[in-house]
Amino acid sequence: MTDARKTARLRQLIARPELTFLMEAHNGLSARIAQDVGFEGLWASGLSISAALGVRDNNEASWTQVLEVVEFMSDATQIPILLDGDTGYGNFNNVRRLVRKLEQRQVAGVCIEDKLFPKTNSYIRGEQQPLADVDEFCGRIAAGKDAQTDPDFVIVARTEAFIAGWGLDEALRRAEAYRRAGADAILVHSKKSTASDIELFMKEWQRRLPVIIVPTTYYSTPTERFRELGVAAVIWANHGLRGALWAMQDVYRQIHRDQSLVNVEDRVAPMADVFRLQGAQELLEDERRYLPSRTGQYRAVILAAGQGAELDTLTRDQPKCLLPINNKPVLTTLIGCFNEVGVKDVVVVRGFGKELLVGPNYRWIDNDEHATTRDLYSLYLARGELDGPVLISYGDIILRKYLVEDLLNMPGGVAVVIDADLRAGGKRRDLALCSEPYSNAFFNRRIQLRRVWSGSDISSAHGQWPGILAATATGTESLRRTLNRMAETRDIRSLSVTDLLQELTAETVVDVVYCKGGWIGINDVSDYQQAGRFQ
Ligand code: SPV
Ligand code: MG
Repeated sequence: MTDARKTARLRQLIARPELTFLMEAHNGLSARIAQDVGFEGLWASGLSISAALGVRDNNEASWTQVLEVVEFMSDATQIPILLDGDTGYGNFNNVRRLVRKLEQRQVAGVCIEDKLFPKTNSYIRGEQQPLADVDEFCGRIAAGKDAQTDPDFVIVARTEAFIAGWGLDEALRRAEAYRRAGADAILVHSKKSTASDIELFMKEWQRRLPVIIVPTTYYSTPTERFRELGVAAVIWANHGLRGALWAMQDVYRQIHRDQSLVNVEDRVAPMADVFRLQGAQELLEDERRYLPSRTGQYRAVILAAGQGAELDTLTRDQPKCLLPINNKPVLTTLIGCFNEVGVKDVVVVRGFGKELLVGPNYRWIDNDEHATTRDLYSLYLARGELDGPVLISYGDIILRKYLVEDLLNMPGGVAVVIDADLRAGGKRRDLALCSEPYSNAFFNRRIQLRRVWSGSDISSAHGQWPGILAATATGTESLRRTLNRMAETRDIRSLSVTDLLQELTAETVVDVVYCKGGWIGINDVSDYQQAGRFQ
C-alpha cells in the first residue's frame, strides 16, 4: 500500500529513479489546476506567490502571509507541495518554527536557499547577492531537520553559488556541507541560458543526494538530457503565473477596448469550470447530507386547474384555489407556507379561470383541457418540472408548516402526509392503507404507504391523504418514470394523482408522515364553511 501522507509522497517523488516534475502554483486555484492536469507535486513559488499578492520577491510578504497562501494550496489539493521557503525567513530559529507550521498544514517539504534575509529573486542582480555563511546555513538545515516530527518531511537545501557568480567548486563544497547537515535533497540553481552549470555539477556530484533543478533560463535543454544526467526533479517554476498574466492582460485589454464582453466570452473559461475547480458539486452533495433541511432545493408543483364545480356558485367566476379563507386566497396561504419552509420555486398548473392566476411569486403551466381531464393530466403537463426534489400538492388545501417540513425532511425517495383522523373531511376522499395504523408509540419508526384509493368507506383505511407529497431527486425520477409509463399504457387524462401514488407503492417505498389534523381541503361547500375555523 502506498503511503497517503503528502510528506511520504514527496519523498518518494524525489527518491525514485524516474524524473519528477513539480509544477509552480501560487494559490488554491492554480494548485488545483496543476493537480487536475496530472502533476504529481507542486512548487509553491516565492516569486509567483509574491507577484500574485502584488509585491516584490524580496520578502515583502511576511512569512505568515506566505503560510496562509500555502495553506489554501494544501487544503485545495491532495498532491504534495514543496514550499519555496526563501532563506527560511531568518536564522535557524525561524526555520524550525517554519517547519513546524508547515507540518501542521500538511505541506510536504520546504526548500531554503543559502542567502540572507531579506532575499532578492535570483534573476535580479544575482551576482551582487551575498551568500550565507556555510556553517550558519548548515545550522538552519539541522534545526529544521531536528524540528520536524514527521520523519518524511522533506528539507531541500538550495545553493545559489552559481547565481552569485561562484563556480563549480563552491557549489559542490556547499552542497556537500548541506548534505552532511541533513538536507534531503539539493537544489542547484543556475541562471545560464544553457544547462552547463547543471552538467558540471551532476558529473561531479555523483548522486550523493537527489538533485532538483529549475530550468527557467535553460528551458531549451531537452528534458531527456536531465534524465541522462540523473536529475531527480525538475521545477517548472513560474509558468502558471506567467501564462495567467498574458491571458489576463489580453482579456482585460479587450474588455477595456470594447466596453463589452461579447468578444471575450468564447476565450474565457466557462463558469462551470470555475465551479468544478472549486468543488461546488461536492458541497451540494454534502448539503444534502448535513443540512438539517433540504427545503431550499425543492420546487413545488401545485395542481390548481379545476374549477371546483362542487362548490357551486362560489367557483362560478374564479377557481377553487382563489377562495378566501380567513381573508386570504387558499393559494396565497399555500404558497406562503411553502415559502416559509424555504421552497421558493413554485409552479402552478392553471386551468379554469387561468387569467386570474398570475401571481408574482409563481410560474405557471396551463391545462386548457381542465374541464375534461383530471389532476394527473395536469401533473403530466408539468412533467418538465419533475427534475430534482419536488413537492406536489393540490391547490385547494392549506396545511400547517410543520407538516410540510416533516415531509421535506423524510429520508426516502417519496413521502406523503397521511391524516390518521378520519372524522373530518367530505364523503369521498383519498383514503390510505399504511404498513401500520397510527399509534403514539412509533416515534422514529418508518411507516410506508401500502395502498391509496378514492372512496367513502373508511372502515378499511388507516387515514386519508390530504393531497401533498414530496419526492427527493431520486424519488422524482421514479415518479417521472411511472408517470410516463402510465401515459403510454393508460388514459392519463382520466386519472388522478392517487392512481400515480398507487402505482408508485408497487415500485418504490413511499414513506408516511402521520398526522392528526393540521390541514384542510376544500372539496365541497361544507368543507368551505368549516374552513374559517382553521387558524
Ligand atoms: C521561485 O520560483 O520563487 C524561485 C525560483 O525561487 S527562481 O525564481 O528561479 O529563483
Ligand atoms: Mg523563490
